[in-house]
Amino acid sequence: MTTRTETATRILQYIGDDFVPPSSNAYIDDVDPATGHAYAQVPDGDANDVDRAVAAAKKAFPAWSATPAAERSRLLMAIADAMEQEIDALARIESIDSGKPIALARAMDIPRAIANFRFFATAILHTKSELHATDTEALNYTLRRPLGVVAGISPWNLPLYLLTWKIAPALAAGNTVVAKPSEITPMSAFELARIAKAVGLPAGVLNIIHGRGPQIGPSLTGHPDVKAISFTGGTATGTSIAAIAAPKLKKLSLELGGKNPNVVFADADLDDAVKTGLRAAFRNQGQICLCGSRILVEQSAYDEFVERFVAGAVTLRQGDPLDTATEQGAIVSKQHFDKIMSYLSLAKEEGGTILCGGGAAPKINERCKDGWFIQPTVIVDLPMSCRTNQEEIFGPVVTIAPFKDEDEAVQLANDTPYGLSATLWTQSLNRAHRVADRIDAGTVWVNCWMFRDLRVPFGGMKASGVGREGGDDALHFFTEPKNVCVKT
Ligand code: TXE
Repeated sequence: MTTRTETATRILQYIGDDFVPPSSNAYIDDVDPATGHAYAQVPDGDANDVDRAVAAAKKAFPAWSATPAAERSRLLMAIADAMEQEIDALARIESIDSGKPIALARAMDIPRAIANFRFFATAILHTKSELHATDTEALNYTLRRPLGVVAGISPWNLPLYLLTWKIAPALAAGNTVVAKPSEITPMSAFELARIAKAVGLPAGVLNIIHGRGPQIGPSLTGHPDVKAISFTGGTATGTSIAAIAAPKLKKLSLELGGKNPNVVFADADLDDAVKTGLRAAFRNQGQICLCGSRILVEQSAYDEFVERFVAGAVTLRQGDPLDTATEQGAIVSKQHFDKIMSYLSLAKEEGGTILCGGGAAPKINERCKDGWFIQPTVIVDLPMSCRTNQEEIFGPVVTIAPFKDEDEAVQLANDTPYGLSATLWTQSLNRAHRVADRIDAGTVWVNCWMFRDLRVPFGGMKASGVGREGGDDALHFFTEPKNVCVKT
């Protein structure tokens, strides 16, 4: 099957209601990581494109913010329905663009992107505001007003899933949006722009611009008419955005990296802990901020767990991302492939023992002979203090270490700069609650991984970010509360 973007050589900026070339008239290559070859071109956007997009969004704001919630909801639902119609094509685009297995894009990325629109399209119809009667003196209530033009900047690992997680609540709440997807995986965002136009989203309500982050990003995050920035990406980039936005008093939500512990107590259901632990470690080639990349196992279960985990890791089906049976696809870019490979060398220098994987995968097939594939890798014998255990590798690389008791498990789990998520495996109800409370993480899963109820606040502690998204938190982020106090 051939999709629109596979045949397109160039995608364009979506500004106002138009698809336009970048002001620079320059383009960068979009490379299929499974083949290592460019298959399309992406606008090399700059500050002029940002200015045009922000101006279009600013112009659209008065009418969009005054549009009844029911109508905003209808349009967001129409986008979701149109995406559903194109679900197979979108999954294929996402797979080619990012190297992820097409089955994963079809089962997770695109359905979740659709769900994001549906969730916020309905949530906005059910918001409520409390009234506080202050004795018999006054009535206090809170109005929530949209902010204006807001920016959404998203990464390459879950391209459409994370972009829509920002766009949907922002639009539902009545803001207009300038969105910038990752230049490494821009194609599904381009398709989203096409869909938004086709369903009749008014001009300027959603603008999607492309370009290299360091070149186009600061002009967007520093733009005086951008009132809020929702960013998902690396911690270093998040920090640089905060440095630009904070002095301008912009609202900021930063969803950054993770180095998430997966803590297995000896009383755990080991079948489940191994099976789910493999998914948590290697899904999307380990390129999910929620991946459980540090496995901690109680001493008495350590040998058995390691043996079973490695046996599972070597059977993961690594293959062409477009093969529906593939479980492990390509690494997103050459640059990221090199970064992960350098961590494999570092792990050896730091004294780690590689139990499986440890390097580039053997040739996948003729189509993928120049692609970037790394074998699922399991490393033991490393102290928690070493860089391999402290830094986010963001690849199919997991370490396993033993612990002796609950206190040590908590201490090791918390011993990184990050605090995004954690998983606990135990049959003890008391311990589950006790340890969940002691772990520094925005989300703790007990006997499961990556279940997401879109109503709960999502985000990280420590270097994993600031702010929470999801449900009411997202709608609150994209609105400004105004208290009204009426004397009675
Ligand atoms: O992401 P960047 P990179 C982690 C992971 C990875 C590291 C770096 O460890 O190895 O971050 O990845 C845009 N102003 N995560 O460099 O740069 C960029 O164009 C404004 C974790 O590829 O953070 C893209 O749209 N925007 C993460 C987005 O930021 C800028 C997912 C993210 O890219 C910008 C991805 C700037 N100065 C990587 N510079 C997660 N939390 O899930 C870049 N961008």
